[in-house]
Amino acid sequence: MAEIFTGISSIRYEGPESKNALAFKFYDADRVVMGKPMSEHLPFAMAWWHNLCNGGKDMFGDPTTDKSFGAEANTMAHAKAKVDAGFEFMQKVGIRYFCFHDIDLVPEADDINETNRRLDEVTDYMLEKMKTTGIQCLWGTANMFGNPRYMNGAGSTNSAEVFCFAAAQIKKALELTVKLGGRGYVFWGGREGYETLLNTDMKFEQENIARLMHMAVNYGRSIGFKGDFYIEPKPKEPMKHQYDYDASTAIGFLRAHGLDKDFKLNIEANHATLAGHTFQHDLCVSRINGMLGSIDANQGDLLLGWDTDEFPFDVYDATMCMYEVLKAGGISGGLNFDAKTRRPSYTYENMFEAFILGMDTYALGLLKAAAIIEDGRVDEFVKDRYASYQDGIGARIASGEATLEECAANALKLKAPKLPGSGKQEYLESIVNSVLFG
Ligand code: XUL
Ligand code: CO
Repeated sequence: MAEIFTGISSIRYEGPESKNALAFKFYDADRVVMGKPMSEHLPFAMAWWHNLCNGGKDMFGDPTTDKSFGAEANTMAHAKAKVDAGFEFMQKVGIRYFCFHDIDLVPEADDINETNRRLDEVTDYMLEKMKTTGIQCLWGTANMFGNPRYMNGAGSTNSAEVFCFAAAQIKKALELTVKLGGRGYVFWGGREGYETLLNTDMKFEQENIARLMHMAVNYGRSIGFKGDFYIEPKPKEPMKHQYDYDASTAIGFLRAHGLDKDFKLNIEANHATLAGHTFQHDLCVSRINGMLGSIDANQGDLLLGWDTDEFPFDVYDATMCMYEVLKAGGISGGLNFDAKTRRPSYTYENMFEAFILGMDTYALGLLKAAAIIEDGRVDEFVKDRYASYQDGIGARIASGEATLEECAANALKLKAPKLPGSGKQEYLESIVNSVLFG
């Protein structure tokens, strides 16, 4: 098998002073941070769809990057060439995981039986490569948004026939995830929402999504899938409104339908910002509910109102992300670069530069988050801020013993409360700046 990314060798750590575009400046896989090597804190994954399938086509123009990898488009030869390219790429960049949708792997046939046969063939080929390289599957999923049959949703569709096709795709994608030893299985409900409530039975649609998820859990467990199922929240795009709006909404949905033992969340940075939150907000909501499973590590452009899926560059955001991850005691999933190079970055070398940027940004985020925690001033301030709940009436409130009458009597005795203490936001922000740049 011929080398695809010729002229590019394995990417190595050279340190912050390096001017070599094809070297890591901050990601040093073996460097130990808070007792664990960076590579364990940061289980990076490659998204099959962006890195191997997306050539930069957008609504206004054709692809700018040739992702044929020497094969004819829409053939099994091309599917296998993508496997060759993907494994060579992951090995060279030092990534140990990948994520996939079913139809990222093979061209979809008119007959789903033929699509399934193609999927069996390509995953046999992938398994061989996984054995020789040690590269693993982070998660799998079924694309239930691209095919026109999903125009009204998959679990939420008005058509029972289409619902069955969604079930068939999930069944197969779960089998493939188990075959490839995937850690997780993702539901991203791109079309699970509505364009207008005038034609939508929202209650029935949401119940049907839950029914489909229960079916998936039952089947997955019956074939030995031990990993986590994930919901990946997103508020909109492609639909006007998507049911998995944000972390809070998805957690409420999972609890309401008895799915919270089998599901966690896959939080994507650009989806959180589309929901009007910071990335850290949705990570924090997931963490405090014990639901932080995996992360789609990318970033959006706050000047634009859509999902730009950029490689992460914002060190503040990556720092606050890794702060949440460290507070959660790590994640059982990974950090999937659900990101694509910008359309004018069309060379193979640019693909490597993009991953170097993303991995270095998260390495910095990890180092800086660890430094904020080790510095201790932020944590100490937060702890002190709630000190009034440590004894007296505060302790009784926090333990759930206090009654409304007791609290009210306390207020009447005090006549007027003291001010609750300064929030000192500017002081805390300046601590973060000193840790980042000091
Ligand atoms: C779309 C998105 C998806 C999911 C998997 O915005 O993030 O690629 O990650 O379906
Ligand atoms: Co995503």
